[in-house]
Amino acid sequence: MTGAVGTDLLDAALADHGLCLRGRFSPGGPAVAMPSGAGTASAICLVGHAGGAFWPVFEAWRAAHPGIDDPLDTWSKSVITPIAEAAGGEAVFPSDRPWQPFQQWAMAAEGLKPSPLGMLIHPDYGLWYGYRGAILFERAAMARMVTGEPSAGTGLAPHPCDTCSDKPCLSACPVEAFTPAGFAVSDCRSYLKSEAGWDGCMHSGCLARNACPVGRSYRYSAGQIRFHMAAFG
Ligand code: B12
Ligand code: SF4
Ligand code: SF4
Repeated sequence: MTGAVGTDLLDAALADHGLCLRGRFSPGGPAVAMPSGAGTASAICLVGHAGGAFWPVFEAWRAAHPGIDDPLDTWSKSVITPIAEAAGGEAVFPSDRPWQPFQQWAMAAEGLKPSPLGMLIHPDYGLWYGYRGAILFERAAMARMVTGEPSAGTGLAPHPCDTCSDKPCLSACPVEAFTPAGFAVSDCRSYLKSEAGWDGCMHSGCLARNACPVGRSYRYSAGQIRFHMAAFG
């Protein structure tokens, strides 16, 4: 089996659920333990979504599984875990503690860089994407299968913020939560609880994220935006 076939199979299985293989790499720095404790990862494949491709699939699942506390995490696990196991890997998830360094992994796998908002920005999808899990491969043969070719674009993608002279994302937040010292999460959350925050960001999405001109065609639907904002606020 060649590298292309291995990753194509994973990608095809994920595509049935509106997800995709976002990128892959072989960890070169500190060893990453396999979730089972059996050795360390030789290859890491990031699973995520661009825009709202998974949203209709998830909405249908949610309608059939009412009353679940963390529905998106639960759905992600129900989809990605069996795909990982069938491929001979083990899945990990961004919301599980101890937190795995998903953004560092994304920088290694996709060549992305952080925007001034803290989120990484993609040259095509802008700020409208996310990670739903990662598949770790321990065995060297399997690792070769999924890393036979480097991720498309790794290290080559131009960073959109470098050529964005106005940086409208930095002036859109009503409480100026994005500071040189980092994201003032308590200021943001207090505002979201106010009437103005409820009518504004909670309803229409983070105004800073909305202000970015990159990847607007991937902007989430109103329902998806409200779901993510409710989970955050
Ligand atoms: C804790 C957490 C938060 C916390 C604190 C973030 C922070 N200061 O580190 C809070 C609650 C504030 C938060 C908010 C959001 N988060 Co968050 N968060 C996480 C989580 C679960 C753990 C981060 C961590 O410490 N990891 C462990 C360290 C070791 O890993 P790391 O890669 O080195 O971590 C990097 C981040 O901490 C980052 N960072 C530093 N400051 C900030 C600030 C912000 C706003 C973000 C997003 C990241 C960030 O720098 C680190 C070094 O690269 C990750 C998932 C994960 N497992 O990483 C998601 C994650 C970073 N969040 C994510 C997102 C999308 C958001 C929100 C936009 C959620 C939403 N509503 O859609 C908001 C931002 C709100 C806004 N208005 O902009 C995405 C980012 C994807 C991307 N494009 O980069 C992640 C990867 C989850 C995912 N499923 O994809 N988040
Ligand atoms: S508005 Fe400009 S600086 Fe801000 S995230 Fe988008 S491209 Fe980057
Ligand atoms: S959600 Fe609203 S208050 Fe929070 S950072 Fe975004 S624009 Fe600012």
